Amino acid sequence: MDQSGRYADLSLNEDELIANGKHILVAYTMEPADGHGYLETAAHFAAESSTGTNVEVSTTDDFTKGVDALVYEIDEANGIMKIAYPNELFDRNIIDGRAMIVSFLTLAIGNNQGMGDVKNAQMQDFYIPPKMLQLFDGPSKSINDLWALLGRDYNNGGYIAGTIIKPKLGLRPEPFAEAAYQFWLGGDFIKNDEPQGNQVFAPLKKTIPLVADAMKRAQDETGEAKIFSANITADDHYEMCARADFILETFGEDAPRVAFLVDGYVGGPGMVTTARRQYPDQYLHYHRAGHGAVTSPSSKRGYTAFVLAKIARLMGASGIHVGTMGYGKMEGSNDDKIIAYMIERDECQGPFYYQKWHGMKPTTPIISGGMNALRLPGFFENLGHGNVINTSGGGSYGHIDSPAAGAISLKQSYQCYLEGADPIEFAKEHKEFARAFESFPHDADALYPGWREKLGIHK
Ligand code: CAP
Ligand code: MG
Repeated sequence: MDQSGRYADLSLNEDELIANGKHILVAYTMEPADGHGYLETAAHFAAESSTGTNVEVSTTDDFTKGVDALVYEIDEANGIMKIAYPNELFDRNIIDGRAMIVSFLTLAIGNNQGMGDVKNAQMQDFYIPPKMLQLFDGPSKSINDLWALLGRDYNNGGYIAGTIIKPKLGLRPEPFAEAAYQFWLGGDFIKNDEPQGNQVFAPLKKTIPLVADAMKRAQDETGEAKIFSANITADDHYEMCARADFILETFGEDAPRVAFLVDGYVGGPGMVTTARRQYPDQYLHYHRAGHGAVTSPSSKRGYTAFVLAKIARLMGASGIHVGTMGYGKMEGSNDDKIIAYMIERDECQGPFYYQKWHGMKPTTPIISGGMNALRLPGFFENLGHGNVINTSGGGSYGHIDSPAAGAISLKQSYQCYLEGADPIEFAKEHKEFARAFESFPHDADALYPGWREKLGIHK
């Protein structure tokens, strides 16, 4: 049934829709299934994503039609459709009247992902009008708060050198805490790896006290503040809170320097919001493990990593992993820097929409995945700054001298970037950075050909 007569209005003007502020606008790539027309399929997509189904129903009245989602633009040649969703469609909390991401997802990227007449559709961008923006929590803490905790300038504290406790799993409490201590002797920030929690060989209630002690000893030894991003991911709300409460109580006076890590993609908006609302004083670290199932460039469904990052800022993530923009081990390209710009700035042009955040706190780009001191200078050049959290697991624990040397090499890579120095020349004056070349020779060969001769290092 062709529903374009009701669910499409190509006379609508996007600038006017934005000026009126009464709609969330969404841009999708979409391919109809064979035998289905483009506008017809887009209209059915809009129907199923708002007030309709695949047939007319007798219970529809004029009010219903007034909140129809409407296809307002199609570019069939490039497989693009844009849909305007009236603000009224989106569910509001009964406890405080605020909006919720789960409602945005269940409408804008819900049943429409499995319809027989849609071969595939993927959300590429969305625009949130001010009236709706105000209804999302947004971050309670930002990188500025971490800079302050680290004793740096609140507005310009620079690069945060971090790691992930590696191996990903398999360390018992004592070696786990020792790994943390060794990194903290040189670095700023440690996170649990995304699956680390309360494994039977590393009970959280045994591991966390040892990590808290390691933080204290490293702070005493270095005279520097340290941060731990503790994983509180769990299916059950009360389990999450039990973990969070135990961690804060155990860290005691150091609790302000505990961030909470949530595996936000697999856990979903409910879990992220539990952490955001129950623990607003902690930096909320959104790990996106699993996102590649829908955001991979090879995917034509779901939504992009750019969309995920915008959603995470609305939910209140203080920081989210944004990939390594072609410099690390995960999928990505230099152009992914737009993801960082969209979540760290107060306004930014996305792939389809210019989004103003109207003062919503920024979400920190977190850079992780195969990174090390050799790969970072190019990364900083591409991004244009280093005001990020970088977590280099292999890049720290794979440094041939020590995890602390790995951490120092990361900080030195930032210094090399800030000075605009040639990394080879810089290495001649900075031992830990130089030893990163010998630690990661394959990267060194690829990034800095002839490095051995230039640094006087023989196999
Ligand atoms: C990186 C990492 C991160 C992924 C996440 C890992 O470890 O801890 O979880 O990078 O990817 O488990 O692989 P390494 P993204 O530093 O040792 O590579 O940040 O793209 O979501
Ligand atoms: Mg990990």
